[in-house]
Amino acid sequence: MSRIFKFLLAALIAFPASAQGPASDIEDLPEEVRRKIQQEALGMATEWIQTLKGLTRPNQKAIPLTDLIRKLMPHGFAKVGGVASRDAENPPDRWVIRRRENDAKYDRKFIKTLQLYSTESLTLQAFAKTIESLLAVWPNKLLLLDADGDGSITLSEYALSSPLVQDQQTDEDGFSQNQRRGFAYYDSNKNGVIDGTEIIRSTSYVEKKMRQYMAALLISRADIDKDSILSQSELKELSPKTKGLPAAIPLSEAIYWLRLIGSDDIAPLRDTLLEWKENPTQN
Ligand SMILES: [Ca+2]
Ligand SMILES: [Ca+2]
Repeated sequence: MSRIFKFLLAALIAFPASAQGPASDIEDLPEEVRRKIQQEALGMATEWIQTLKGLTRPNQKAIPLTDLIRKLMPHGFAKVGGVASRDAENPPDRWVIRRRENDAKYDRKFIKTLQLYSTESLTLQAFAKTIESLLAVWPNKLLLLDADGDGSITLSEYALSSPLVQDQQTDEDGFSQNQRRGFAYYDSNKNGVIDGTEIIRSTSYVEKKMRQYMAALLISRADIDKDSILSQSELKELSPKTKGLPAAIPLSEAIYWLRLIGSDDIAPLRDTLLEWKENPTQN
């Protein structure tokens, strides 16, 4: 491995997260929210363990965190700026760059949290706790809006999250359309408060992220001719249902492509990679 790669790996795991545990814990969340998060996290952690099993060498009991990072980083994981060979032909706009930065930030957050809960090797428990912590981020932010501390969030409490700007149009109750829309997204039973498991609303973002990581971990299996490039025919073999496949993707940027795959396609893609083992032609 190159020196720069070793440096990046060291930088990624050099600073241990705070000893008190991640700020976004599930401990302060209402019981039913906590239970739902634990259940979802366990499901995703189980997928992780199944994925890792495919990578474990015969006499190896479990995979250490550094091995996981070593397998993810060569595919664009946690990488910011100066990437994507296709950028030269088709320069990305600032939103694409911003999105990549945010993705890389999330990659680092995932690893730091995993590091916090890992012992020498990665376990179901380590993944479950990590995912719980990631799933708790939004509910904890939402609960900060609960000004009167009754455990549910009214529209007036919620509105503080997106303050009105000067001359903004409001309805007769003084709320903007934006505030109403944001509130309605969470208040799915339309009883006028965000409460109970509405505080979680969706776990699909974290789920998709986890499956992208799992697919990135196995993606080199799709490079059938081992030229470090995923050709269109290799991509098609891997994900026949995906529309608008690019002409080719360097293996070093595979995660950028995986991030564009829809939620419905990413799990089957990961499963295909798992089935393929090291060499798909051996099937
Ligand atoms: Ca409600
Ligand atoms: Ca290839």
